Amino acid sequence: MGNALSRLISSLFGEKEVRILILGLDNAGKTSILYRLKEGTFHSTVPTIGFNAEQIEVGKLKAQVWDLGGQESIRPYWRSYYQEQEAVIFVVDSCDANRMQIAKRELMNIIEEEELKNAVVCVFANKQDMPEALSAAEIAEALGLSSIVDKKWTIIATSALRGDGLKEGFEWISDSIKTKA
Ligand SMILES: Nc1nc2c(ncn2[C@@H]2O[C@H](COP(=O)(O)OP(=O)(O)OP(=O)(O)O)[C@@H](O)[C@H]2O)c(=O)[nH]1
Ligand SMILES: [Mg+2]
Repeated sequence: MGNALSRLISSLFGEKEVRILILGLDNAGKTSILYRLKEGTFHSTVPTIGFNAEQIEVGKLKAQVWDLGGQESIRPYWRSYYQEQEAVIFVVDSCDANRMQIAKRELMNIIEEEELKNAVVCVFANKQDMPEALSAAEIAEALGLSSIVDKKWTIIATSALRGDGLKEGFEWISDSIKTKA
C-alpha cells in the first residue's frame, strides 16, 4: 500500500523510481557494479551474505536496486525479492567459462518465474577488462539467450573495474520499461 502510494506520487511528479534486482552467480561482480554506480569508484568487496539495497540515479533513471548474494546456498532465497521488480540485471563473470552452464540454468529459472513475468532482463557480460574474458556474443550463445522470446532482454559488455557499459545498461532498462506497455 505504502509502495503503491509513493509510486503514484512519484508518477504524478514525473520522477518514477524503478525497482531493479541484480542477480548472478557468486563472484560475478554484482556488488562491485552497484557501488561503482552509487559512488563512481571501484571498491574491493566481500562476498554478499544476504543483500545490499541502494537508491541510485543513473542519467534520468532513479532506481531502488537490490543486490543479492549469489552463492549456491543463498540462491534459493532470491525469489523472496521478486515481487514488483521491473528489471533484472543478470551479471556473468565473462572469465568463468567453467560455470556458464550453471549461470544459464539460474538465468532460465529467473526467466520462467511467474512473479517476474513483466520484468525486463539485462545481462551484463562483466569483467571485460580481463584478457581471457569471453565476448558478449560468446556469452549470449553459451546462455542460449536467443531462445528467450516472451521477454525483453539484452546483453551488454561491462567492466565494473573501468565503469564500461553500466550506464548503457541502465539506459536500456529505462527505455525498455517505458516502452513495455
Ligand atoms: N577485473 C575485474 N574484476 C572484477 C570486476 N567486477 C568485479 N570484480 C572482482 O570480482 C570479485 C567479486 O566481485 P563482487 O562484486 O564481490 O561479486 P558478487 O557478484 O557481488 O559476489 P557475491 O556477493 O558472492 O554474489 C572481486 O574480487 C571484484 O573485485 C570487473 O569488472 N573486472
Ligand atoms: Mg556481492
